[in-house]
Amino acid sequence: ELQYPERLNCATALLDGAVARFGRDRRCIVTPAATWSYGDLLDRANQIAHVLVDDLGLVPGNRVLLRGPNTPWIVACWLAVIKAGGVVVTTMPLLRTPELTKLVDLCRPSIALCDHRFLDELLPVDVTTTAFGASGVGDLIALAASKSVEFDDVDTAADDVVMLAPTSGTTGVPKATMHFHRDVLANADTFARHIVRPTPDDLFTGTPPLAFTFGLGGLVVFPLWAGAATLLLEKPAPGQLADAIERFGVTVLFTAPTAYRAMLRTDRPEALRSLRRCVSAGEHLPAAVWQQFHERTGVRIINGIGGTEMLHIYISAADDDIRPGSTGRAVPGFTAKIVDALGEDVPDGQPGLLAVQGPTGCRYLADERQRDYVKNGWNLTGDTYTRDADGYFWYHARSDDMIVSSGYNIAAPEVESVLDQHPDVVESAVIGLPDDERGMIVHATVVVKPGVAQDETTIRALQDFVKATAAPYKYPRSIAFVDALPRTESGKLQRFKLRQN
Ligand code: 3SK
Repeated sequence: ELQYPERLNCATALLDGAVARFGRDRRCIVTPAATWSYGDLLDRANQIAHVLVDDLGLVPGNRVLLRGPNTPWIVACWLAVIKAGGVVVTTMPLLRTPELTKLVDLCRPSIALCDHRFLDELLPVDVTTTAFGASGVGDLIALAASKSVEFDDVDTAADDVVMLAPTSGTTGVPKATMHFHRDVLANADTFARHIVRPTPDDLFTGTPPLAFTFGLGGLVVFPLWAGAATLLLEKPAPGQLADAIERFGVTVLFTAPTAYRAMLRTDRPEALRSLRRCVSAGEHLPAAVWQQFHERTGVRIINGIGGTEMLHIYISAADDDIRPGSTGRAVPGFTAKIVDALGEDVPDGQPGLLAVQGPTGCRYLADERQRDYVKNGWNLTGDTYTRDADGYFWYHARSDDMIVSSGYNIAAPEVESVLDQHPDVVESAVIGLPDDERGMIVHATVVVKPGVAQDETTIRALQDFVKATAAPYKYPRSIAFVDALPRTESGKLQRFKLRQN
């Protein structure tokens, strides 16, 4: 059982704690353009905390929305909000105005801090926004430069809420999961301590945005916890990831199976020579990809399943414990089992619903779906798995309508509702289709209005429309036209019939 003091601020523990243990001069954040030491990060987080309190009127408990790609400044903002006793609302940088509006309605932040290059979609949303990174007056970074580098971190309780992590859910109606200060450390004290086992000499990198808790843990929390360094890349294309690994000598990588597949295509496996720990999550990692990556690089990928609801990974395995194709065993500190639809235990070897318990359990913000997700103290993850006699978990499928494509969770009903807004569309139905590259792709079956051509031009127009209305990764890569969607007599859509076509 993990024990934390009753009074705990996780930013103090992670950042001030690392400075106390490893000194100010240790390398902390690296980008292709700059290097920040632990002292630099501490000073800047403290200065931003002053701006939040003195200039933006933050009081402990206020929620602060963060928007921007993976940069040192967004890390400094994340830590500053927490030091000032605020609650961070992390948002994916690709979200558009309608999605941000829904999140603001749900999470009610009193302040937003936004990378100046990502302002356009946020400005129409009803939240007081301060930009950072622009050179103009009012820029957060310019304001922070005039502040003291000393800040008295707010004395929070270990079980005060520290972050709201949005998740798109299965219906397209966003949910947010609430996490405590102690949860942030609990992921480090379980998954990082027992499975990743980083050292202060490690250099982490990866592709997930920090708004995805997979990225937040792997690229911020775990490196700080270990006194290691993190290389932040804003949006690395597959080839650039391998180049960056080689150029900077990255040792720990957090990314999704899609990126491991892409790296297999590199004709320079020696570029990956420095890697010693590679973590894969966000979607299923097939045994074949694991084997090929091992043959190519000698590295045994650490597969894992986590969730925004649980904050990070709760089933995984490393080194000699790995069984390729399996997700692994419950991470020490977590318990996992397979249940049926009534919550009864399912015997080993038979498929059922994955249920998990641990120090970071799910608490949705004001959402009645909590009832469905947490039953008798067990979190039901929405995945179908089998457990074998040795306690290894083997993935079968998502149990809901969520499409996991290249590590992104995409709710089918949300893509349908966007397509249905197009003037040429009568109705649509969206499913995930298996795909070697991305795990799954979004496939839409569409009924168009009479006279609309059922051709490539319409397909491209519909794809562009989704990209312009929602986060671009949600667009259907494949579209088929039908005269009518398959429905039951009572009008219910028969998704399984779409899968058979
Ligand atoms: O999808 C996952 O497996 C995952 C892993 C870590 C943190 C968050 C998520 C959703």
